[in-house]
Amino acid sequence: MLDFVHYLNDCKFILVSNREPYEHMRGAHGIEIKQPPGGLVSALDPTMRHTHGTWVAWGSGSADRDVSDEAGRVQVPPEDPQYTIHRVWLDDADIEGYYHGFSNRALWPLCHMLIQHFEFRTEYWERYRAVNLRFAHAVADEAERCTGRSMAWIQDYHFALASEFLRAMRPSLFIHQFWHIPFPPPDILRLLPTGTHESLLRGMLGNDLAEFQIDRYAENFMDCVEQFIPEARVDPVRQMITFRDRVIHVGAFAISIDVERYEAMARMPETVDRVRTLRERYARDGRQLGVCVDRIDYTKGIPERLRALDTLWDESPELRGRFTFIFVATPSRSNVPAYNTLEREVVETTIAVNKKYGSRDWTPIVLINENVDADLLAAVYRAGDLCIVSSLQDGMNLVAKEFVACQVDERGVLMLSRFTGSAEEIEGACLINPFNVDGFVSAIRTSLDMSPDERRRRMRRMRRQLHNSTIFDWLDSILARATAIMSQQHATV
Ligand code: GDG
Repeated sequence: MLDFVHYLNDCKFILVSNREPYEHMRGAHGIEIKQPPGGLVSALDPTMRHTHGTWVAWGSGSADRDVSDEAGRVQVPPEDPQYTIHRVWLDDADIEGYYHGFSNRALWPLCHMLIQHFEFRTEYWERYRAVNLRFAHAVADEAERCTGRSMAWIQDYHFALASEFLRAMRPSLFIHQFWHIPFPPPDILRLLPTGTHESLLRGMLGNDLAEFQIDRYAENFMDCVEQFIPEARVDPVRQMITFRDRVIHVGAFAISIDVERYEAMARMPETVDRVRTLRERYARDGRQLGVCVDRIDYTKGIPERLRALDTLWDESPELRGRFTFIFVATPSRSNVPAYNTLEREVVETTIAVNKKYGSRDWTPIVLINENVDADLLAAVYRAGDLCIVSSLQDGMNLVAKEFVACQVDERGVLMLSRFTGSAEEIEGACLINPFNVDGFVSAIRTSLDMSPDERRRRMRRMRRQLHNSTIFDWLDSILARATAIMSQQHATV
């Protein structure tokens, strides 16, 4: 792993995210600690341990208050305290308005340009503002606690307004923000009520550096600023914006995964056993196994994928019994009605497809409709001859990278929607347009027919590329850029 600590020499590191890295939960045997799965926590937890920084996050665990002090602070990891979590408390109305409301019902669909799901309520917006202000206070409080310099790094679309609030409280604090999802073009952003989209952009201009996954989202952001904030001057070539006598840098930094961790999981003896079992069951005698893993979310193109599979088995009866599909579909955001409807649709369509083409000894789609352990995912990825990622829009998409990392036998084909950030980075995938069902079906056929040599050649290329672009490289490039800007600012003061 790369060493990031040198970037943060004598500088206090304050990380801000909606989810916390450790949740204290009331369990049957007293207080239990839960660490949420996901790339961000596994990459940033070691960094926080080394830098002894502070992680500001929503205190969502049922026993979080019991173990935190009056300011909401607690030391973690519990067995060997190295850094602080500063918990921000949210009540039910905050969670409904800030999180389920403005974040997930307004910004999420808008940024993914799926405007049929866009829902704006004044109450959502007001709660979002109030919670962003509360987070800004928590960060300012942390910056206050140290005498030297501090750097605040804000994660994602839950906090579009926090940087501007924080800038007003601590003008010389270095603030940057990583936006994990797409950033929409002006014609989409302006669907927010007049005044709201301008406030959102001004909020983000509180940063010293605004980070996006790929250049296109960075360009969309600059186009929006150019169009809606007349007093800002945008230099798209140098990726700089001048606003209120400050310079805001803009950049693209593609997020990735802990490649070695996934590869190690794929090579574990238990995984090898699981892969053997899966292939004996589904991929014996030249049969093939397709896989995919998704949170059930309308951005992921799940109905489009099911429609393509239905059409494939309809038009190519010779593939019935010869091609099986394992679909890990993890329930998510069940408080938002659109997600419940989608989950029902996924289950019902799968049952219908299985009834239409299945037989006594063959089930076309094996649906795993629950959260599964990461090591089972690694086995599914390694066992696959084909992985389909069919997002309608996706900031990056880590499933594609996890599949490549776990393909240690280099037998699988990655079919990747060209509307993912990953598609602009990964070379060697078979690109698809999920809206074009005939093109999609024919791409599945081409992938199934691809020779072992061609598969190996493509997979090897993708694996080489992935090894040079891990989550640690992502972190390294962001911190290098942020600290370079920080020193430039000091030199010009
Ligand atoms: C956002 C952006 C961007 C899924 N089911 C299970 C499970 N997962 C894990 C996968 C993968 C992660 O969830 C999903 O990551 P994605 O990148 O595909 O998508 P989002 O959740 O929408 O993430 C996205 C990302 O942020 C990072 O910036 O790439 O564009 O939308 O890691 O493996 N993990 C386990 N069990 C499951 O059942 N353990």
